[in-house]
Amino acid sequence: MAKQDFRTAAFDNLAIELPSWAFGNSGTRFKVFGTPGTPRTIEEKIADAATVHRFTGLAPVVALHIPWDKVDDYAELGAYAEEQGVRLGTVNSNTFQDDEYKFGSLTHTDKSVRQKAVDHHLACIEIMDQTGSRDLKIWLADGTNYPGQGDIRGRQDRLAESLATIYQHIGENQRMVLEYKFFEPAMYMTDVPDWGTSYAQVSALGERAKVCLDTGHHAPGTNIEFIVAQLLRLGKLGSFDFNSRFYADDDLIVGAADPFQLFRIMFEVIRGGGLEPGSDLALMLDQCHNVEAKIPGQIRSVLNVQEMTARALLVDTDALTAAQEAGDVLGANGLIMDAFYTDVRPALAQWRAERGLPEDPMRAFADSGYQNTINADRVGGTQSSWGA
Ligand code: PSV
Ligand code: MN
Repeated sequence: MAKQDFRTAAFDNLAIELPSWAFGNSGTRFKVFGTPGTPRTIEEKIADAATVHRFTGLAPVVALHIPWDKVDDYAELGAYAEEQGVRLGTVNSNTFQDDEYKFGSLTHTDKSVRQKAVDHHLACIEIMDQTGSRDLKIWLADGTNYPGQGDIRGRQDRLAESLATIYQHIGENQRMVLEYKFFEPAMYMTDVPDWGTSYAQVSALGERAKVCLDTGHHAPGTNIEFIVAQLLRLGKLGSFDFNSRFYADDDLIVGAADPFQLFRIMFEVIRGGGLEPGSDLALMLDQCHNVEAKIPGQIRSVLNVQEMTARALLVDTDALTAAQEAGDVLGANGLIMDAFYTDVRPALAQWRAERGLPEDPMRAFADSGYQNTINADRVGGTQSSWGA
């Protein structure tokens, strides 16, 4: 039997950070499709993110990507976000789109290129000072395509040195999170391919440096919830980039490809205290909506995280521990499956109604006319996309 109720402080604490870039156009290397109503500016992206929050009550924070979301006055941008009902969050750096970075950024053999990449991160920290953002997120495209192309160990040493320089500038109330990815754009080896490498690098820096786990950045079959459990146990899981994958770094809607995996991940997050008051674990989305509508895509995503969190909270953990200790394999597994198979949607609709939120956020958004309004208003200019 599953527990009857998921309503705990942990559940009410759930807050998901939205990536500004989810609202811009994106695609594959074959085609980027434009869509009516796509934001032209960061302000319009924030307005869309705030809409997701208004309909769900789950998404109070928007992450920026620099230089895509560069503005002259970040304090003003922060004030604009607050007027919209959200705040600015993680600042994501970008050292993957300049020609100089062809052979690496923080790992490059040329000191002047490394310095350029370090300086970019220092500029991101200055932005964080103005926006009040806590986290600097680093994902590197650094790596090599062919055996022998680079000195694997030398690249790790240069990475450690560059990260240490950046970390010195991370403020008392700020953190650095280092994301790993096992392939792409580099194909033979990436410089931060796995949680072990990220953990080793951030552990050398200090307490305010942690690992970012992007759910799409693992080989097929990887037991991601094990990594979650281990990093939480070590106090080093800083943040998630949630999305779904079938084959590669697909950046699909979280919970779409494998809701059971998301359930298992959220179970370990809860088990590891990741939703307790005072936890500093950031739950972020890192998605691109290439063919589906973007705002409802984000609404669906945060609802998926909420739904799997609710189901994970239904696991009768006392009974589970007893079954585990008694060696009752099928009993223990049954407790997990009972919770996973429980339909929490009616209870979630009620939870929303009690908070003055629409019981069905997807329908409420569709009925709101917001999409028609932005389609009509956002004419002219350049739609945001990769690189803008
Ligand atoms: C590239 O894989 C990537 O999706 C990383 O996951 C980053 O978090 C994101 O781009 C934004 O830079
Ligand atoms: Mn990511």
